[in-house]
Amino acid sequence: MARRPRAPRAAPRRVRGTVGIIGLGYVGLPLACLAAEKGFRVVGLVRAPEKAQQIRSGHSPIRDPRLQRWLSKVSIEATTDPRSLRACRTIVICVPTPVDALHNPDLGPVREAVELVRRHAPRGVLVILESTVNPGVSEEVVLPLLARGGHREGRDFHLAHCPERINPGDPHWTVRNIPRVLGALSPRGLKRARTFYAAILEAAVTSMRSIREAEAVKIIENSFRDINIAFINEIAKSFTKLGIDVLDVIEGAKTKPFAFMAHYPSCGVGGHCIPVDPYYLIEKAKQVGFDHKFLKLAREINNSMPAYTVDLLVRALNDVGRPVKGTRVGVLGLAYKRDIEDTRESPAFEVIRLLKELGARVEVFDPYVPEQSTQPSLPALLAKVDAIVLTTDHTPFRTLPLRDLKRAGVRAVVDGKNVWKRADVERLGLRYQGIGV
Ligand code: SAJ
Repeated sequence: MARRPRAPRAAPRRVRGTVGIIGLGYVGLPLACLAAEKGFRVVGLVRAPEKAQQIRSGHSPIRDPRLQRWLSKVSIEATTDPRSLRACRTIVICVPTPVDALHNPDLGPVREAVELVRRHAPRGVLVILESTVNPGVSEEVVLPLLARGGHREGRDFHLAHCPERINPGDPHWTVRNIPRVLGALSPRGLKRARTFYAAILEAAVTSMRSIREAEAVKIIENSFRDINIAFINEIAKSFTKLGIDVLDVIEGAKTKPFAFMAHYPSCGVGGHCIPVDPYYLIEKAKQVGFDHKFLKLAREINNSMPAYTVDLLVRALNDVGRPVKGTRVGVLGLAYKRDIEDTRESPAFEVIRLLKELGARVEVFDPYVPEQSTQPSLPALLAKVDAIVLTTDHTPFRTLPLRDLKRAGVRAVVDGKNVWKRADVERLGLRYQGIGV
Protein backbone atom coordinates (compact mmCIF):
# COMPACT_ATOMS: atom_id res chain seq x y z
CA MET A 1 0.00 0.00 0.00
CA ALA A 2 1.26 3.47 -0.80
CA ARG A 3 1.85 5.70 2.28
CA ARG A 4 -1.27 7.73 2.99
CA PRO A 5 -0.95 10.98 0.96
CA ARG A 6 -1.03 14.43 2.57
CA ALA A 7 -4.54 15.20 3.71
CA PRO A 8 -6.36 16.46 0.60
CA ARG A 9 -7.60 20.02 0.61
CA ALA A 10 -11.00 20.19 2.25
CA ALA A 11 -13.36 18.26 -0.03
CA PRO A 12 -16.70 19.90 -0.87
CA ARG A 13 -19.26 19.07 1.83
CA ARG A 14 -21.28 16.77 -0.43
CA VAL A 15 -18.51 14.23 -0.98
CA ARG A 16 -18.93 11.16 1.22
CA GLY A 17 -15.45 9.99 0.45
CA THR A 18 -13.67 8.64 -2.57
CA VAL A 19 -14.43 5.20 -3.97
CA GLY A 20 -12.38 3.52 -6.64
CA ILE A 21 -14.06 1.12 -9.06
CA ILE A 22 -11.84 -1.12 -11.16
CA GLY A 23 -13.74 -2.15 -14.31
CA LEU A 24 -16.52 0.05 -15.72
CA GLY A 25 -18.54 -2.57 -17.60
CA TYR A 26 -22.03 -4.00 -17.02
CA VAL A 27 -21.32 -4.23 -13.31
CA GLY A 28 -18.90 -1.40 -12.56
CA LEU A 29 -20.50 1.39 -14.54
CA PRO A 30 -23.97 1.23 -12.91
CA LEU A 31 -22.26 0.95 -9.50
CA ALA A 32 -20.13 4.02 -10.31
CA CYS A 33 -23.21 5.99 -11.33
CA LEU A 34 -25.02 5.02 -8.14
CA ALA A 35 -22.06 5.89 -5.89
CA ALA A 36 -21.65 9.24 -7.65
CA GLU A 37 -25.37 9.94 -7.33
CA LYS A 38 -25.15 9.19 -3.60
CA GLY A 39 -22.40 11.74 -3.10
CA PHE A 40 -19.14 9.83 -3.49
CA ARG A 41 -16.26 11.06 -5.54
CA VAL A 42 -15.86 8.14 -7.96
CA VAL A 43 -12.58 7.16 -9.58
CA GLY A 44 -13.15 4.57 -12.30
CA LEU A 45 -10.15 2.61 -13.55
CA VAL A 46 -10.35 1.17 -17.07
CA ARG A 47 -7.78 -0.28 -19.48
CA ALA A 48 -8.66 1.61 -22.67
CA PRO A 49 -7.95 5.36 -22.88
CA GLU A 50 -10.82 5.85 -25.31
CA LYS A 51 -13.22 4.21 -22.86
CA ALA A 52 -11.99 6.53 -20.09
CA GLN A 53 -12.49 9.54 -22.33
CA GLN A 54 -15.95 8.34 -23.37
CA ILE A 55 -17.12 7.96 -19.76
CA ARG A 56 -15.49 11.20 -18.61
CA SER A 57 -17.47 12.98 -21.32
CA GLY A 58 -20.70 11.37 -20.06
CA HIS A 59 -21.10 8.79 -22.82
CA SER A 60 -21.80 5.17 -21.91
CA PRO A 61 -19.73 2.58 -23.78
CA ILE A 62 -22.64 0.20 -23.14
CA ARG A 63 -25.68 0.67 -25.38
CA ASP A 64 -28.29 1.03 -22.62
CA PRO A 65 -30.58 4.11 -22.71
CA ARG A 66 -31.25 4.07 -18.95
CA LEU A 67 -27.54 3.83 -18.14
CA GLN A 68 -26.76 6.57 -20.66
CA ARG A 69 -29.30 8.92 -19.04
CA TRP A 70 -27.87 8.16 -15.60
CA LEU A 71 -24.28 8.71 -16.68
CA SER A 72 -25.16 12.06 -18.23
CA LYS A 73 -26.28 13.27 -14.78
CA VAL A 74 -23.28 12.21 -12.69
CA SER A 75 -19.54 12.72 -12.77
CA ILE A 76 -17.16 9.76 -12.87
CA GLU A 77 -13.41 10.31 -12.98
CA ALA A 78 -12.65 7.54 -15.47
CA THR A 79 -8.95 7.00 -15.98
CA THR A 80 -6.34 4.47 -17.06
CA ASP A 81 -3.87 5.67 -14.43
CA PRO A 82 -3.77 3.27 -11.44
CA ARG A 83 -2.11 5.95 -9.31
CA SER A 84 -5.59 7.46 -9.05
CA LEU A 85 -6.35 4.64 -6.57
CA ARG A 86 -4.20 6.44 -3.99
CA ALA A 87 -7.14 8.68 -3.14
CA CYS A 88 -9.57 5.79 -2.58
CA ARG A 89 -10.40 4.51 0.89
CA THR A 90 -12.74 1.94 -0.67
CA ILE A 91 -11.96 0.08 -3.89
CA VAL A 92 -14.50 -2.19 -5.60
CA ILE A 93 -13.22 -4.74 -8.15
CA CYS A 94 -15.76 -5.32 -10.94
CA VAL A 95 -13.68 -7.06 -13.59
CA PRO A 96 -14.84 -10.02 -15.70
CA THR A 97 -14.25 -13.60 -14.55
CA PRO A 98 -14.65 -15.58 -17.77
CA VAL A 99 -13.84 -19.22 -18.36
CA ASP A 100 -11.25 -20.28 -20.91
CA ALA A 101 -11.82 -22.63 -23.87
CA LEU A 102 -11.55 -25.64 -21.56
CA HIS A 103 -14.14 -24.08 -19.24
CA ASN A 104 -11.53 -23.39 -16.56
CA PRO A 105 -12.06 -20.18 -14.57
CA ASP A 106 -9.79 -17.39 -15.77
CA LEU A 107 -8.86 -15.23 -12.79
CA GLY A 108 -6.35 -13.19 -14.78
CA PRO A 109 -8.36 -9.94 -14.70
CA VAL A 110 -8.94 -10.32 -10.94
CA ARG A 111 -5.23 -10.91 -10.25
CA GLU A 112 -4.32 -7.88 -12.37
CA ALA A 113 -6.79 -5.65 -10.51
CA VAL A 114 -5.65 -6.88 -7.10
CA GLU A 115 -2.02 -6.16 -7.96
CA LEU A 116 -2.93 -2.57 -8.89
CA VAL A 117 -4.67 -2.22 -5.51
CA ARG A 118 -1.66 -3.62 -3.69
CA ARG A 119 0.71 -1.20 -5.40
CA HIS A 120 -1.37 1.96 -5.32
CA ALA A 121 -4.07 1.88 -2.68
CA PRO A 122 -3.67 3.80 0.58
CA ARG A 123 -2.97 1.98 3.84
CA GLY A 124 -6.19 0.84 5.48
CA VAL A 125 -8.07 0.54 2.17
CA LEU A 126 -11.26 -1.52 2.05
CA VAL A 127 -11.13 -3.86 -0.96
CA ILE A 128 -14.47 -5.29 -2.10
CA LEU A 129 -14.51 -7.97 -4.79
CA GLU A 130 -17.83 -7.93 -6.72
CA SER A 131 -16.70 -10.18 -9.56
CA THR A 132 -18.17 -13.67 -9.43
CA VAL A 133 -15.61 -16.17 -8.17
CA ASN A 134 -15.72 -19.69 -6.82
CA PRO A 135 -15.67 -20.31 -3.08
CA GLY A 136 -12.12 -19.86 -1.80
CA VAL A 137 -10.79 -17.32 -4.29
CA SER A 138 -10.87 -14.39 -1.86
CA GLU A 139 -8.86 -16.26 0.80
CA GLU A 140 -6.66 -18.37 -1.48
CA VAL A 141 -5.95 -15.97 -4.37
CA VAL A 142 -6.82 -12.36 -3.49
CA LEU A 143 -5.60 -12.33 0.12
CA PRO A 144 -2.08 -13.67 -0.61
CA LEU A 145 -1.69 -11.17 -3.46
CA LEU A 146 -2.71 -8.23 -1.26
CA ALA A 147 -0.50 -9.48 1.59
CA ARG A 148 2.64 -9.52 -0.55
CA GLY A 149 5.34 -7.16 0.66
CA GLY A 150 4.36 -7.70 4.29
CA HIS A 151 0.95 -6.07 4.07
CA ARG A 152 -1.49 -7.34 6.67
CA GLU A 153 -5.26 -7.81 6.48
CA GLY A 154 -6.93 -5.76 9.17
CA ARG A 155 -4.11 -3.23 9.29
CA ASP A 156 -3.00 -2.36 5.75
CA PHE A 157 -6.20 -3.46 4.06
CA HIS A 158 -9.59 -5.05 4.64
CA LEU A 159 -11.07 -7.59 2.22
CA ALA A 160 -14.77 -8.24 1.53
CA HIS A 161 -16.82 -9.96 -1.17
CA CYS A 162 -20.22 -8.73 -2.37
CA PRO A 163 -21.13 -10.74 -5.48
CA GLU A 164 -22.71 -8.66 -8.24
CA ARG A 165 -26.29 -9.42 -9.18
CA ILE A 166 -26.70 -7.23 -12.23
CA ASN A 167 -29.37 -8.37 -14.67
CA PRO A 168 -28.50 -6.53 -17.90
CA GLY A 169 -31.50 -4.86 -19.50
CA ASP A 170 -33.78 -5.34 -16.48
CA PRO A 171 -35.76 -2.10 -15.94
CA HIS A 172 -37.04 -3.17 -12.51
CA TRP A 173 -34.21 -4.87 -10.68
CA THR A 174 -31.14 -2.64 -10.83
CA VAL A 175 -27.94 -2.03 -8.89
CA ARG A 176 -29.94 0.36 -6.72
CA ASN A 177 -32.60 -2.04 -5.43
CA ILE A 178 -31.28 -5.59 -5.82
CA PRO A 179 -30.71 -7.13 -2.36
CA ARG A 180 -27.12 -8.25 -1.81
CA VAL A 181 -25.09 -10.69 0.27
CA LEU A 182 -21.78 -9.74 1.82
CA GLY A 183 -18.88 -11.52 3.47
CA ALA A 184 -15.56 -10.29 4.81
CA LEU A 185 -12.36 -11.64 6.33
CA SER A 186 -12.72 -9.57 9.49
CA PRO A 187 -15.54 -7.99 11.52
CA ARG A 188 -13.99 -4.58 10.87
CA GLY A 189 -13.94 -5.24 7.14
CA LEU A 190 -17.54 -6.40 7.24
CA LYS A 191 -18.59 -3.30 9.16
CA ARG A 192 -16.86 -0.95 6.74
CA ALA A 193 -18.33 -2.76 3.73
CA ARG A 194 -21.81 -2.64 5.24
CA THR A 195 -21.39 1.11 5.81
CA PHE A 196 -20.35 1.61 2.20
CA TYR A 197 -23.29 -0.31 0.75
CA ALA A 198 -25.73 1.24 3.22
CA ALA A 199 -24.68 4.62 1.81
CA ILE A 200 -25.50 3.73 -1.79
CA LEU A 201 -27.97 0.83 -1.99
CA GLU A 202 -31.72 1.05 -1.49
CA ALA A 203 -31.88 -2.65 -0.73
CA ALA A 204 -31.11 -5.08 2.07
CA VAL A 205 -27.59 -6.39 2.50
CA THR A 206 -27.34 -9.79 4.21
CA SER A 207 -24.08 -10.51 6.01
CA MET A 208 -22.88 -14.07 5.52
CA ARG A 209 -20.86 -15.81 8.19
CA SER A 210 -17.81 -15.89 5.96
CA ILE A 211 -16.43 -14.55 2.72
CA ARG A 212 -16.49 -18.09 1.33
CA GLU A 213 -20.22 -18.35 1.96
CA ALA A 214 -20.77 -15.08 0.09
CA GLU A 215 -18.83 -16.49 -2.86
CA ALA A 216 -20.89 -19.69 -2.72
CA VAL A 217 -24.25 -17.85 -2.71
CA LYS A 218 -23.68 -16.36 -6.15
CA ILE A 219 -22.41 -19.61 -7.61
CA ILE A 220 -25.45 -21.60 -6.48
CA GLU A 221 -27.87 -18.84 -7.62
CA ASN A 222 -26.64 -19.15 -11.17
CA SER A 223 -26.06 -22.90 -11.10
CA PHE A 224 -29.68 -23.23 -9.94
CA ARG A 225 -30.77 -21.29 -13.02
CA ASP A 226 -28.55 -23.31 -15.35
CA ILE A 227 -29.84 -26.71 -14.15
CA ASN A 228 -33.45 -25.56 -14.36
CA ILE A 229 -32.95 -24.36 -17.91
CA ALA A 230 -31.26 -27.68 -18.74
CA PHE A 231 -34.21 -29.53 -17.20
CA ILE A 232 -36.73 -27.76 -19.44
CA ASN A 233 -34.47 -28.08 -22.48
CA GLU A 234 -34.40 -31.84 -22.00
CA ILE A 235 -38.16 -31.89 -21.49
CA ALA A 236 -38.55 -29.88 -24.72
CA LYS A 237 -36.53 -32.46 -26.64
CA SER A 238 -38.62 -35.39 -25.36
CA PHE A 239 -41.94 -33.54 -25.72
CA THR A 240 -41.13 -32.80 -29.36
CA LYS A 241 -40.94 -36.56 -29.94
CA LEU A 242 -44.07 -37.11 -27.84
CA GLY A 243 -45.97 -34.41 -29.75
CA ILE A 244 -46.61 -32.39 -26.56
CA ASP A 245 -46.35 -28.59 -26.55
CA VAL A 246 -43.92 -27.81 -23.73
CA LEU A 247 -45.04 -24.17 -23.38
CA ASP A 248 -48.63 -25.22 -22.79
CA VAL A 249 -47.44 -27.71 -20.17
CA ILE A 250 -45.30 -25.05 -18.44
CA GLU A 251 -48.33 -22.76 -18.30
CA GLY A 252 -50.27 -25.62 -16.77
CA ALA A 253 -47.57 -26.29 -14.19
CA LYS A 254 -47.48 -22.58 -13.30
CA THR A 255 -51.05 -22.88 -11.99
CA LYS A 256 -49.51 -24.62 -8.99
CA PRO A 257 -48.97 -21.70 -6.57
CA PHE A 258 -45.89 -23.23 -4.95
CA ALA A 259 -42.90 -25.47 -5.61
CA PHE A 260 -42.74 -24.86 -9.34
CA MET A 261 -40.59 -22.20 -11.01
CA ALA A 262 -41.00 -21.75 -14.76
CA HIS A 263 -37.97 -21.82 -17.03
CA TYR A 264 -38.16 -21.93 -20.81
CA PRO A 265 -36.45 -23.98 -23.51
CA SER A 266 -34.36 -22.18 -26.08
CA CYS A 267 -31.57 -22.51 -28.66
CA GLY A 268 -29.01 -22.18 -25.87
CA VAL A 269 -27.78 -20.41 -22.74
CA GLY A 270 -25.60 -17.32 -23.16
CA GLY A 271 -24.34 -14.46 -21.06
CA HIS A 272 -21.45 -13.80 -18.73
CA CYS A 273 -23.11 -15.53 -15.75
CA ILE A 274 -25.28 -18.58 -16.24
CA PRO A 275 -23.16 -20.63 -18.67
CA VAL A 276 -19.96 -19.61 -16.85
CA ASP A 277 -20.50 -19.70 -13.11
CA PRO A 278 -21.25 -23.44 -12.73
CA TYR A 279 -17.81 -24.20 -14.15
CA TYR A 280 -16.29 -22.31 -11.21
CA LEU A 281 -17.88 -24.70 -8.75
CA ILE A 282 -17.20 -27.76 -10.93
CA GLU A 283 -13.50 -26.89 -11.08
CA LYS A 284 -13.19 -25.93 -7.41
CA ALA A 285 -14.93 -29.10 -6.21
CA LYS A 286 -12.71 -31.19 -8.51
CA GLN A 287 -9.68 -29.83 -6.63
CA VAL A 288 -11.04 -31.36 -3.43
CA GLY A 289 -12.06 -34.61 -5.08
CA PHE A 290 -15.75 -34.03 -5.69
CA ASP A 291 -17.29 -34.59 -9.14
CA HIS A 292 -20.33 -32.38 -9.83
CA LYS A 293 -22.00 -34.86 -12.24
CA PHE A 294 -25.33 -33.01 -12.21
CA LEU A 295 -23.88 -29.55 -12.86
CA LYS A 296 -21.77 -30.99 -15.68
CA LEU A 297 -24.74 -32.79 -17.20
CA ALA A 298 -26.77 -29.56 -17.11
CA ARG A 299 -23.94 -27.74 -18.90
CA GLU A 300 -23.80 -30.57 -21.46
CA ILE A 301 -27.54 -30.36 -22.13
CA ASN A 302 -27.52 -26.57 -22.47
CA ASN A 303 -24.41 -26.67 -24.66
CA SER A 304 -26.22 -29.17 -26.93
CA MET A 305 -29.05 -26.75 -27.76
CA PRO A 306 -27.39 -24.85 -30.65
CA ALA A 307 -26.72 -28.15 -32.48
CA TYR A 308 -30.26 -29.30 -31.66
CA THR A 309 -31.59 -26.07 -33.16
CA VAL A 310 -29.57 -26.50 -36.35
CA ASP A 311 -30.80 -30.09 -36.62
CA LEU A 312 -34.36 -28.78 -36.44
CA LEU A 313 -33.57 -26.51 -39.39
CA VAL A 314 -32.08 -29.38 -41.40
CA ARG A 315 -35.28 -31.36 -40.83
CA ALA A 316 -37.51 -28.36 -41.64
CA LEU A 317 -35.65 -27.78 -44.92
CA ASN A 318 -35.93 -31.48 -45.64
CA ASP A 319 -39.70 -31.22 -45.25
CA VAL A 320 -39.79 -28.50 -47.91
CA GLY A 321 -37.47 -30.44 -50.19
CA ARG A 322 -34.41 -28.22 -49.68
CA PRO A 323 -30.93 -29.40 -48.73
CA VAL A 324 -29.24 -27.19 -46.13
CA LYS A 325 -26.15 -27.10 -48.35
CA GLY A 326 -26.35 -24.00 -50.51
CA THR A 327 -29.58 -22.77 -48.91
CA ARG A 328 -29.59 -19.12 -47.82
CA VAL A 329 -30.34 -19.05 -44.08
CA GLY A 330 -30.97 -15.90 -42.06
CA VAL A 331 -29.95 -15.88 -38.38
CA LEU A 332 -32.00 -13.38 -36.38
CA GLY A 333 -30.06 -12.15 -33.35
CA LEU A 334 -26.54 -12.27 -31.94
CA ALA A 335 -27.11 -10.94 -28.41
CA TYR A 336 -27.53 -13.57 -25.69
CA LYS A 337 -30.88 -12.17 -24.56
CA ARG A 338 -33.56 -9.75 -25.67
CA ASP A 339 -33.11 -6.04 -26.28
CA ILE A 340 -29.48 -5.77 -25.20
CA GLU A 341 -26.24 -5.67 -27.21
CA ASP A 342 -24.23 -8.15 -25.08
CA THR A 343 -23.15 -11.14 -27.18
CA ARG A 344 -20.98 -12.94 -24.61
CA GLU A 345 -21.34 -16.75 -24.84
CA SER A 346 -24.34 -16.22 -27.13
CA PRO A 347 -25.60 -19.51 -28.66
CA ALA A 348 -26.12 -17.64 -31.95
CA PHE A 349 -22.43 -17.94 -32.78
CA GLU A 350 -22.48 -21.75 -32.44
CA VAL A 351 -25.65 -21.89 -34.57
CA ILE A 352 -23.92 -19.81 -37.26
CA ARG A 353 -20.77 -21.94 -37.11
CA LEU A 354 -22.73 -25.18 -37.50
CA LEU A 355 -24.86 -23.81 -40.34
CA LYS A 356 -21.73 -22.78 -42.25
CA GLU A 357 -20.17 -26.18 -41.54
CA LEU A 358 -23.19 -27.75 -43.24
CA GLY A 359 -22.73 -25.53 -46.28
CA ALA A 360 -25.55 -23.06 -45.67
CA ARG A 361 -25.09 -19.51 -46.94
CA VAL A 362 -25.64 -17.53 -43.74
CA GLU A 363 -26.87 -13.96 -43.37
CA VAL A 364 -27.09 -12.32 -39.91
CA PHE A 365 -29.02 -9.36 -38.53
CA ASP A 366 -29.17 -8.06 -34.96
CA PRO A 367 -30.45 -4.48 -34.48
CA TYR A 368 -28.41 -4.21 -31.27
CA VAL A 369 -25.22 -5.57 -32.84
CA PRO A 370 -25.07 -3.87 -36.27
CA GLU A 371 -21.30 -4.13 -36.47
CA GLN A 372 -21.44 -7.93 -36.56
CA SER A 373 -24.55 -8.16 -38.77
CA THR A 374 -24.13 -9.02 -42.46
CA GLN A 375 -27.31 -7.18 -43.43
CA PRO A 376 -28.29 -3.60 -42.49
CA SER A 377 -31.90 -4.38 -41.66
CA LEU A 378 -34.43 -7.15 -41.15
CA PRO A 379 -36.15 -6.53 -44.52
CA ALA A 380 -32.75 -6.60 -46.23
CA LEU A 381 -31.99 -9.94 -44.63
CA LEU A 382 -35.41 -11.45 -45.38
CA ALA A 383 -35.06 -10.48 -49.04
CA LYS A 384 -31.96 -12.62 -49.24
CA VAL A 385 -32.88 -15.84 -47.44
CA ASP A 386 -35.05 -18.95 -47.90
CA ALA A 387 -35.13 -19.96 -44.24
CA ILE A 388 -34.60 -18.28 -40.88
CA VAL A 389 -33.40 -19.29 -37.43
CA LEU A 390 -34.39 -16.93 -34.62
CA THR A 391 -31.71 -16.98 -31.91
CA THR A 392 -32.55 -13.83 -29.90
CA ASP A 393 -36.04 -12.70 -28.91
CA HIS A 394 -35.46 -8.99 -29.56
CA THR A 395 -38.65 -6.93 -29.64
CA PRO A 396 -38.37 -6.09 -33.39
CA PHE A 397 -38.36 -9.84 -34.09
CA ARG A 398 -41.21 -10.65 -31.70
CA THR A 399 -43.37 -7.96 -33.32
CA LEU A 400 -42.44 -8.81 -36.92
CA PRO A 401 -45.62 -9.25 -39.07
CA LEU A 402 -45.37 -12.92 -40.09
CA ARG A 403 -46.74 -12.11 -43.55
CA ASP A 404 -43.43 -10.31 -44.16
CA LEU A 405 -41.77 -13.74 -43.96
CA LYS A 406 -44.21 -15.13 -46.50
CA ARG A 407 -43.82 -12.13 -48.80
CA ALA A 408 -40.05 -12.44 -48.67
CA GLY A 409 -40.28 -16.06 -49.81
CA VAL A 410 -39.10 -17.64 -46.56
CA ARG A 411 -39.99 -21.36 -46.63
CA ALA A 412 -38.87 -22.63 -43.18
CA VAL A 413 -38.77 -21.01 -39.74
CA VAL A 414 -36.89 -22.34 -36.71
CA ASP A 415 -37.89 -20.33 -33.66
CA GLY A 416 -35.04 -20.68 -31.17
CA LYS A 417 -36.83 -18.62 -28.53
CA ASN A 418 -40.42 -19.71 -29.19
CA VAL A 419 -41.59 -16.17 -29.90
CA TRP A 420 -44.06 -17.09 -32.63
CA LYS A 421 -47.07 -19.46 -32.66
CA ARG A 422 -46.78 -22.58 -34.82
CA ALA A 423 -50.38 -22.18 -36.07
CA ASP A 424 -49.78 -18.55 -37.15
CA VAL A 425 -46.70 -19.48 -39.17
CA GLU A 426 -48.09 -22.66 -40.72
CA ARG A 427 -51.31 -20.86 -41.69
CA LEU A 428 -49.12 -18.91 -44.13
CA GLY A 429 -47.86 -22.15 -45.62
CA LEU A 430 -44.43 -21.94 -44.00
CA ARG A 431 -42.75 -24.86 -42.19
CA TYR A 432 -42.37 -24.05 -38.46
CA GLN A 433 -40.33 -25.64 -35.71
CA GLY A 434 -39.86 -24.25 -32.21
CA ILE A 435 -37.95 -25.64 -29.24
CA GLY A 436 -40.38 -28.09 -27.73
CA VAL A 437 -43.35 -26.52 -29.54
N1 SAJ B 1 -32.47 -18.66 -20.74
C1 SAJ B 1 -33.18 -19.77 -21.18
N2 SAJ B 1 -34.30 -20.14 -20.49
C2 SAJ B 1 -34.72 -19.46 -19.39
C3 SAJ B 1 -33.98 -18.34 -18.95
C4 SAJ B 1 -32.86 -17.95 -19.64
O1 SAJ B 1 -32.82 -20.39 -22.16
O2 SAJ B 1 -35.74 -19.83 -18.81
C5 SAJ B 1 -31.26 -18.26 -21.46
C6 SAJ B 1 -31.33 -16.85 -22.00
O3 SAJ B 1 -31.86 -16.85 -23.30
C7 SAJ B 1 -29.86 -16.42 -21.98
C8 SAJ B 1 -29.28 -17.18 -20.80
O4 SAJ B 1 -30.20 -18.26 -20.53
O5 SAJ B 1 -29.21 -16.82 -23.16
C9 SAJ B 1 -29.12 -16.34 -19.55
O6 SAJ B 1 -30.37 -15.70 -19.36
P1 SAJ B 1 -30.67 -14.90 -17.98
O7 SAJ B 1 -32.05 -14.41 -18.03
O8 SAJ B 1 -30.27 -15.73 -16.83
O9 SAJ B 1 -29.76 -13.62 -18.14
P2 SAJ B 1 -28.41 -13.23 -17.43
O10 SAJ B 1 -27.27 -14.06 -17.86
O11 SAJ B 1 -28.30 -11.77 -17.63
O12 SAJ B 1 -28.68 -13.61 -15.92
C10 SAJ B 1 -28.79 -12.62 -14.97
C11 SAJ B 1 -28.20 -13.27 -13.77
N3 SAJ B 1 -27.85 -12.26 -12.82
C12 SAJ B 1 -26.63 -12.36 -12.23
O13 SAJ B 1 -25.91 -13.30 -12.38
C13 SAJ B 1 -26.24 -11.25 -11.36
C14 SAJ B 1 -29.13 -14.29 -13.16
O14 SAJ B 1 -28.71 -14.60 -11.83
C15 SAJ B 1 -30.55 -13.78 -13.10
O15 SAJ B 1 -31.37 -14.85 -12.62
C16 SAJ B 1 -30.99 -13.39 -14.49
O16 SAJ B 1 -30.16 -12.28 -14.86
C17 SAJ B 1 -32.45 -13.02 -14.51
O17 SAJ B 1 -33.19 -13.46 -13.62
O18 SAJ B 1 -32.86 -12.37 -15.48
